Amino acid sequence: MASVIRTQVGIVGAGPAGLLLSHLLHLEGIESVVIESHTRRHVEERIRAGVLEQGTVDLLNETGVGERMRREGLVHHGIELRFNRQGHRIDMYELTGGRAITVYGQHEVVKDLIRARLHAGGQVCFEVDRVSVHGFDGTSPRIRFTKDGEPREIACDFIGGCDGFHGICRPSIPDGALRFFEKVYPFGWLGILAEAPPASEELIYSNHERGFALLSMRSQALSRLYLQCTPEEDLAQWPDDRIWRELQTRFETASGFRLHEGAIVQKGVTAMRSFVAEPMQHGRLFLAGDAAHIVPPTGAKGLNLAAADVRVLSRALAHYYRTGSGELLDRYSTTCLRRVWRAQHFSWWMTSMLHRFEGGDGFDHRRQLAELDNVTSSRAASAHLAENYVGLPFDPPGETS
Ligand code: RFL
Ligand code: PHB
Repeated sequence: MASVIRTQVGIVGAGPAGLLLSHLLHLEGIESVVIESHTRRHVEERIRAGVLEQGTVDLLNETGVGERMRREGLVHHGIELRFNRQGHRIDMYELTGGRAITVYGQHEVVKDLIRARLHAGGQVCFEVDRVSVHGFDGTSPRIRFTKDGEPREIACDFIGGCDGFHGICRPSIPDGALRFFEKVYPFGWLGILAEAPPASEELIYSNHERGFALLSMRSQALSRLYLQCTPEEDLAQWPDDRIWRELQTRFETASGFRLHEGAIVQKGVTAMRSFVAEPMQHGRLFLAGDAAHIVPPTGAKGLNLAAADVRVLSRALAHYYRTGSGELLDRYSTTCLRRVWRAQHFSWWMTSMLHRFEGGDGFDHRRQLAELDNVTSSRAASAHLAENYVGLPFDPPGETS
C-alpha cells in the first residue's frame, strides 16, 4: 500500500515553473507538494537561461525572493545586434520608457526558490521515480511515484504539470484532447561557460555568414557564449581552441573586437524548436512552462513564459479557493496562450533574422541584412524589438487574472 500525502495542489517538476507556482500558492495560503525526479544539486547547478524580463524581476521582488538577484543580477539597458562586422546598440531602456532586463542565471532563481520553499516549511521531494498522474478528469486527482523504492501517492484537488518538455504530464492527457503546433529548426546551439570576463557589458547577438553567435554572461568573471551548430553536433569535434577560434571569427568587427578567452568549464549542445500544446489544461491537470510550450532561446523567453504562466495559474487557483468559482481556471489556457503566441512569434522572428540557413542562395542572407538594417535604424522597428525583448507587462490592459 502506498502511503498517501494529502495536499491542495500536487506539482510535478522542481524547475522554475513548479517551484515558483508552489511559492506563489504558499503566499495565497494554498498548500502544495512538489516532486522532482533529479537531485537538488542537479537542479541547482543546471546552467540554462540567463535573461529575466522586467515582469519576472518585479514578480520575484514583490514576492520576497529577489534579495540576492538585486545584489548579484546585472541590470542591462540595451543589447547589441552585430552584422557586417559592425555593432548596433538597441537602447531598450529609452525605447520602452524605462524597462530593462536582468542577467541572473536560472539556476540562481531555482536556488532562491528552493531555499524560500524549504524555509517556509514547504515540501519539495527530490529524486522520485516512476511518476504517473491519475484521476484529473474527475475531482480527485492523484500523483503516484516511488521514493527510495517505496510507493507513494499524493491526493490533491489539482495537479500542476510543471515537468518540462520531456515530462510525463502532457503525454498523460488522452490522445486527441490536445492540439500540437511544432517547428523544428535545422540547427542547434553549442553553449559554453568560460572563466573569462565578458568582453562586452551588454549581450551581443551576431549574424555572421558562418552562423549565429551570442555573447552573454553570468557575472563580471564568467562568460556564457553560444555558437550556431548542427542539431546533432559532436562535442568531441570541438576542442577548446576550435571553439575560441570560431567565436572570435563570428564576433569580429572592423574595429578589432576580441573576446577575452579563459578556461571552458562547461559545454553542451541544445536543439532548437518551437512548440505549443493547446489547450494548456485538461480537467484538473494544468500544464505550465516548458511542459506546455517551447521557444528557441534566441528571444530569451522560455523561463519568463514559465513565470507568467504560473502567475496566472496561482491567481486562478486562489480565486477558486476564495470564492468556489472556476471562472479564472477556465480562462487559464486562453489567458496564457495570448502571451505564449506573442513570444513564439518574437522568438521565431529573432531566430530567422539571426541564423544562417543551410542551402540558402544568398537571398536569405541579404534579406536578413536588410531586416537588421531596418531594426537598427528605424526607431519604430527598434522599439518593436525592445518592447518584446524586455517583455510585455504581466497585466496587459483588459486582462484581470
Ligand atoms: P524545466 O526547467 O525543464 O523544469 C522541469 C522539471 O521537471 C523535472 N521532471 C520531473 N519531475 C518529476 N517527475 C517527472 N516525471 C519529471 N520529468 C521532468 C525536471 O527534472 C525539471 O527539473 O521546465 P520549466 O520549469 O517549465 O522552466 C522552463 C525553463 O527551464 C526554460 O524555458 C528555459 O531554460 C529556456 N531558456 C531560456 N529562457 C529564458 O527565459 N531566457 C533565456 O535566456 C533562456 N536561455 C533557455 C536558454 C534554455 C536553454 N536550454 C538548455 C534548453 C538557454 C538554453 C541553452
Ligand atoms: C544566456 O545567458 O544563457 C542567454 C541569453 C540570451 C539568450 C539566450 C540565452 O537569448
